[in-house]
Amino acid sequence: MVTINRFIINKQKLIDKKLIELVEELEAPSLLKEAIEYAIKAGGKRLRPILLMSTYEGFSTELKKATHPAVALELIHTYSLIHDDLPAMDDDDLRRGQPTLHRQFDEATAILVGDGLLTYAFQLISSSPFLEAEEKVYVIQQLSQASGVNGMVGGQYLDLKAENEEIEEHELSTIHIKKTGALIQAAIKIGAYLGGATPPQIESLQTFGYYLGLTFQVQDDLLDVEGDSNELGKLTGSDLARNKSTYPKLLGLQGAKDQKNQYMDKAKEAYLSSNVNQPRLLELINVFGNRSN
Ligand code: GRG
Repeated sequence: MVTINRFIINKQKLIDKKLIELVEELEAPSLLKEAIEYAIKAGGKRLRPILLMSTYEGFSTELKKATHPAVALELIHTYSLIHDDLPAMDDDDLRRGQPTLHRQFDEATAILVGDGLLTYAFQLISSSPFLEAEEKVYVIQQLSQASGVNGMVGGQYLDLKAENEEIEEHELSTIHIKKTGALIQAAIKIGAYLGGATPPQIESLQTFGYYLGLTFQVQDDLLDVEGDSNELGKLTGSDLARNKSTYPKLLGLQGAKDQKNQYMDKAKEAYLSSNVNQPRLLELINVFGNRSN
């Protein structure tokens, strides 16, 4: 069996190839198309599609079914980052190591690229030749719920409103479960459902996704602090500078690390109770919890 790093690289290559192929099929005005390709070709870890495919492979070897849902998920994630970077939201200059889309092109283009990627995700699923009608409905339902006001959009709203506010840990975790966790959970549920998991298995894997999403977010906060902290270990990350609540700010550095370890343990427990034989999911807990970017 290849190492988890090699497994991830192989999946990234597969996803990138399919993403680029499907985006190149789009008929769009040339500058809009150029901006879409700029966003898609900038890289990114592709963790959500990897998670969807890995979960799917715990149940089935017929990978075709998982391809369009995996690409759709990455399109939605990419849209969310483009909109998150806009001046009205986080006002960021850099994303994935290059100028944000609105800096490279302009704000209107960035809004439209985001809108275009989001709608293309649903076009891809609804017209996928590899999915049955019932499967399409399930995938569309999961993706729309996870990315809409019940999920990512709602979480983003709460996050923006919480800026400069004192919030409690349970409020912070609600923000992150919606903003970041919902898409991660959707990746796992869609992979499990399409692979043929039973309803109790989907339920356990949903819990797995819940704790994996929180693990991902605490690590994101820790990376933000550790990337920017001075030699005294002072909390100086960019989210902190913008006066956003983060786990290290609420719990201290060690407290946040302890919290992350608890979430990782709970994710592992949920995986074990699902009775799925896909050890890659266990390895992905470590990848999510210990990633360095
Ligand atoms: C604009 C509706 C709307 C939502 C934005 C996801 C999000 C909601 C904002 C991103 C802000 C942020 C940096 C959140 C921290 C967690 C996160 C989603 C990090 C980026 O995801 P990665 O690390 O990115 O998977 P790559 O570039 O590897 O795809």
